[in-house]
Amino acid sequence: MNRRADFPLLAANPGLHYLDSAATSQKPRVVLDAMRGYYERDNANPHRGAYDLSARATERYHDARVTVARFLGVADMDCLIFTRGTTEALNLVATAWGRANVGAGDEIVVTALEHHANFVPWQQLALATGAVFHVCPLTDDHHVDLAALRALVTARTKVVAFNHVSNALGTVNPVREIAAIARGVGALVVCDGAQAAPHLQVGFDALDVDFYAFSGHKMCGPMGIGGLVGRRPILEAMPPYQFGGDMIEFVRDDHSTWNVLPHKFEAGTPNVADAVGLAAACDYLDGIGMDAVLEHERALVRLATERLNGIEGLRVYGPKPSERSGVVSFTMEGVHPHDLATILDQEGVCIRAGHHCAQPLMRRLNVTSTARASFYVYSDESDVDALVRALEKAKALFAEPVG
Ligand code: 7TS
Repeated sequence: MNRRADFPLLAANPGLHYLDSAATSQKPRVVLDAMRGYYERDNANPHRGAYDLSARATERYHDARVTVARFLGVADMDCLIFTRGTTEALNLVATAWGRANVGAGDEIVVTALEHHANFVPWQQLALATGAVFHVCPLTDDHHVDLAALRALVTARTKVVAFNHVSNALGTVNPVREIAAIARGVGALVVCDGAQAAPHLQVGFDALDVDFYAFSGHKMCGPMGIGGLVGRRPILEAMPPYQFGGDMIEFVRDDHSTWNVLPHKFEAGTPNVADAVGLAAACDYLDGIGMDAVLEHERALVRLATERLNGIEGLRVYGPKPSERSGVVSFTMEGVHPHDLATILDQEGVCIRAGHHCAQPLMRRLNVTSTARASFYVYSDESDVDALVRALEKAKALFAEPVG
């Protein structure tokens, strides 16, 4: 698979090895064209104007929802709420559902693999309500410890929140098994799909989770759009998150009533152009096929892991390549990950260094940070070669005697 030519930024920079797709993906031309086309032909504020242009904007927004819902395997498309991304989607659930359903003495369970976006909102909900906050430990090979999870959930557990794929290690979690454990005690099942939707077939309806959050910018779409998929009865029973235009039915002086789904959770002017761009991204990924995307990434992760393991003093974290998506996290003995990233940058290799917004995980790995290379549809073996070459160079540089 060589998709590099589809991405203007990469096509214009042949020497660039972009290995930070877990942070954000590059955008294919079809997505940029779709957004530009929307602004050039169909732009107006949807749901409001009684004129043809506004009707067209409304239609484009609706069609985008149809496409994204189909891509994620959501039959009831009104249960796909567009948000700014995963962070907003998870805050929506933790705030709107959480404040209405969680009280003192209830319990919330997250895992040690979480991005802060699926950790802090639940921690803060617990602090605000007096609920008890639990962090499920990991096994030695960096999977969620299912036996520990079974022991942790009780009749008081109101929420179990976990990611589908870890951003820091690439671990692919057994969503259905975790969901079954949570269901066993009647807890709400919240899954953070930020690192899954870009890389594998999600199939929301078959996942047996109550909520699923994702970000468009990690899956070839624009920044500023993503979503929350939820089960209809839960969304209907849940109070709104934000108040304002579009989300109301009637506004009396002393009270208001709410619009139907999905509008109840989409207050204000919607982000039509980005929704159109996200839909184009879904079509683009569909054209490749998500099975092919995952297979391609796994092959690169396998290759990168093998080659990195061959560098002395380099330690790779996370499960084996067959159990993860396109992320390789590592440290090099004697070199701070930030220094590593700076040296690699000089070789045209973009990697991430830091705690990856997963400080609870870093603590459990006994590191403050790692370096992370992440792959996507436009990555190929030449990126792995460049990574290894640059790492060898960094190692040699730091091995030189000082003074
Ligand atoms: N959840 C996971 C698993 C993520 O990887 C991220 C972003 C988020 C939530 C938040 O997504 P946002 O689009 O709302 O910001 N992850 C990363 C990363 O790994 N490096 O930069 C951002």
